[in-house]
Amino acid sequence: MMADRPAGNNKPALELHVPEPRFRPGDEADFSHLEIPPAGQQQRPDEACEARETMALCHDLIRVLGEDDQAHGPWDPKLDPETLRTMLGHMAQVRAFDERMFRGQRQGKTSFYMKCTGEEATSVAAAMALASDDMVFPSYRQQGILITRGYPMVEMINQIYSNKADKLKGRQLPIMYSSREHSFFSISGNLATQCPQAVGWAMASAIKGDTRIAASWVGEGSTAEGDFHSACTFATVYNAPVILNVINNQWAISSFSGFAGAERTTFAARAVGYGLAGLRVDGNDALAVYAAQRWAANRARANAGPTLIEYFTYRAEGHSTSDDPSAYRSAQERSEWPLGDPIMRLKNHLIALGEWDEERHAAMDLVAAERVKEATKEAEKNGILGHGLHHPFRTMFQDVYEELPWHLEEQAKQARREREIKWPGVEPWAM
Ligand SMILES: Cc1ncc(C[n+]2csc(CCOP(=O)(O)OP(=O)(O)O)c2C)c(N)n1
Repeated sequence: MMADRPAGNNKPALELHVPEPRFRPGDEADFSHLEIPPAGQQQRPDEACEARETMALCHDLIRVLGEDDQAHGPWDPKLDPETLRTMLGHMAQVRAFDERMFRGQRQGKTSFYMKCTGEEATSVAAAMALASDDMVFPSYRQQGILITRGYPMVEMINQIYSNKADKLKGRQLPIMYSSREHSFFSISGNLATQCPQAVGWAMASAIKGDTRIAASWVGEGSTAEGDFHSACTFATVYNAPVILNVINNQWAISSFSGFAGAERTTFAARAVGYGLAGLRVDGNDALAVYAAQRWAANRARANAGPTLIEYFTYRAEGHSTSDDPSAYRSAQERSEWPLGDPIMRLKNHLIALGEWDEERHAAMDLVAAERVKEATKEAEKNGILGHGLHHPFRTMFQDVYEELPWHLEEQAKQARREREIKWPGVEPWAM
């Protein structure tokens, strides 16, 4: 016996729901539908709690900085003013870096750049809550980690220009950095691959009996990839010492977060289904970001389990220099975004504490811009896009095989012959 389909014509035909963003170009943006709880109201469970005890926090929003610019509640990390100023300084440095690199792309010095405007706290404050040698597996919008860890800006720019000093020899897309010395895993353009890699690295760290943990960052759009779900499964099965950060900046290029499932539930809530601890955090509140990352780091270090953290934020600028967001979203979204600007919020907090003022802030911005300018000048000596100062062509055949296979040997020879015909007398560094 099997059930019958309902008879008659008065039953609705099955239909699919196709997500549609609330606002398109020309629309007024109104975010009043978002539930933004007051700062300080969220419980802070013990770091070693059962994963299911975080269920409510997966649907809430952990916030510390209130409308009054003061820190509130049990998640206040109680950082001293010097640390807060350092945090502010790193965020301002990231923004200054982004501004100049964006302009550099428009001036033709590089082919590509990606800003993280409005998301600075999600990398800077998170990186500050980790140990400097905890292994990070970032996406392409976490330049804040490198700035926080003191990676030289001139090296970042050499990579962006793919010039002769680029440590990655022009083999990576601009901004896809890598630094073993800074425990910063090579960025991959293949979205979400960093998630299982972080879990695997964390498992290896535990197998070795080490104390270093791993953390990955992924965009909310990329959580729709299978790799993210494999990472969650492995993390929970082996209780890996890992933090899976999801940056929900509302947009995945021109696809809004609804296409990754945001209309149904939160990204943090994915955690509970897997048996991971989950936290949903105001990503524009640097103190909340720090506190959440610290909670998860302590939990991982104590073998109490992995954590998935959703940072609720907004991608204030285009996806990359190749994108024009005015083609698909309301221009008002940025100014109407209810969680404000992470740099302004931390700045106002420091001012409210009597530990900062407008003059010092303006001076700090000037210094940040000057540092980038100096680093840019230094990097330009090593070449910019199209000026020929790049790694020798022959290096494209190196470092992959211990012994070059015959067909690549032939291609290398052919490339050399063509160069001699096309560019006779070219400097040897370009060979
Ligand atoms: C596996 C894979 N699919 C698609 C792309 C193309 N792509 C690059 S970035 C991007 C959007 C990702 O959005 P999200 O994960 O939300 O991160 P965000 O850019 O917002 O930081 C897409 C679709 C890719 N690089 N890799």
